[in-house]
Parts: sequence; C-alpha cells; structure tokens
Amino acid sequence: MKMESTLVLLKPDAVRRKLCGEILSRFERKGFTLTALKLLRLTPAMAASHYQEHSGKPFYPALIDFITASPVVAMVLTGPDAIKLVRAMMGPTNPVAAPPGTIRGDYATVMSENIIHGSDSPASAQREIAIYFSEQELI
Ligand code: RTP
Ligand code: MG
Repeated sequence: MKMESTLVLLKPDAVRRKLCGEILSRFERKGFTLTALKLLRLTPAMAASHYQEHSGKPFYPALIDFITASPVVAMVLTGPDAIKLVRAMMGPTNPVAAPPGTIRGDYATVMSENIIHGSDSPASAQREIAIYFSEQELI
C-alpha cells in the first residue's frame, strides 16, 4: 500500500452542470483526503502545460479551447493508491466505453466533454499538482 496524491480537475462541463458536489462526495465517501481545492479558469499557458503530451494531435486545439472556456475545480486527493483508484472511479476516456457506476459512465456522453481529469502516473501527478498549487496551498 503506497500513499499517493493525485491532481483531479472537474472540467468546465462539470462546473456548468453543477455536478461538483456530487463528484466530490464520491471521492470523500471512497475515503480520500482532500489536501487542496480551488476554483479557477485556466490560462492558455496553464492548459498547454497541463496537456503538453497531446500537443500536435488532431484533437488538441479543441481540447485547449474546451478546458479554458470557463472555470474548473482543481483538487488534490490523497490516499492509498490514489492515482489508480481515482482513474478507476473516473472510467475510460470515452464515455461510450465507461460503465455505469463510473463518473464518466454516469455523467458524460461524449469524449470531448468527459467531466473529469485525473493524473495517470506518479510523474504526471507531481508535474500537474505544481501547475495548480503552490507548496503552501498543499495542506
Ligand atoms: P484527461 O487527461 O483529460 O484526464 O483524460 P484521459 O487521461 O482519460 O485521456 P487523454 O488521452 O489524456 O486525453 C485528454 C483528453 O483529450 C480528449 N481526447 N480526445 N481521439 C480523441 O478525439 C481524443 N482523445 C482524447 C479527451 O477529452 C480526453 O479527456
Ligand atoms: Mg490524460
């Protein structure tokens, strides 16, 4: 069992649809500790940094437009195996493949508006947390 921290974004569609409370509740009931939380609108530079591995892909411009269009909720969740467990609770990237009971399976229909982001590895988590939170903001 390893303690991990992971960066979760409730994407603009989740904020617009007022799903933040419901989704945060799932993570709290699962047992994760909330160690940082904020509402913010991503700048183009933050979005480019966050999604740097997708730069140049066909869906990249639409992804950057979407993620910067309106505010997101950023949080750090901490707990045993948090990175893998959060990804499991999110479900697959394409909501068509996401089983009911997962967050994308329950709340999303299309890949371009899939509600939530979660870090996909310890290296990604460390890099992504630093985009959104200073050392002092991590409780
Ligand atoms: P995220 O980074 O947002 O948590 O999503 P993910 O790990 O499940 O998926 P990733 O491959 O990192 O893709 C990032 C976001 O880009 C959009 N996408 N569109 N083929 C496509 O049209 C395509 N592939 C990816 C999705 O919105 C995905 O969440
Ligand atoms: Mg990803």
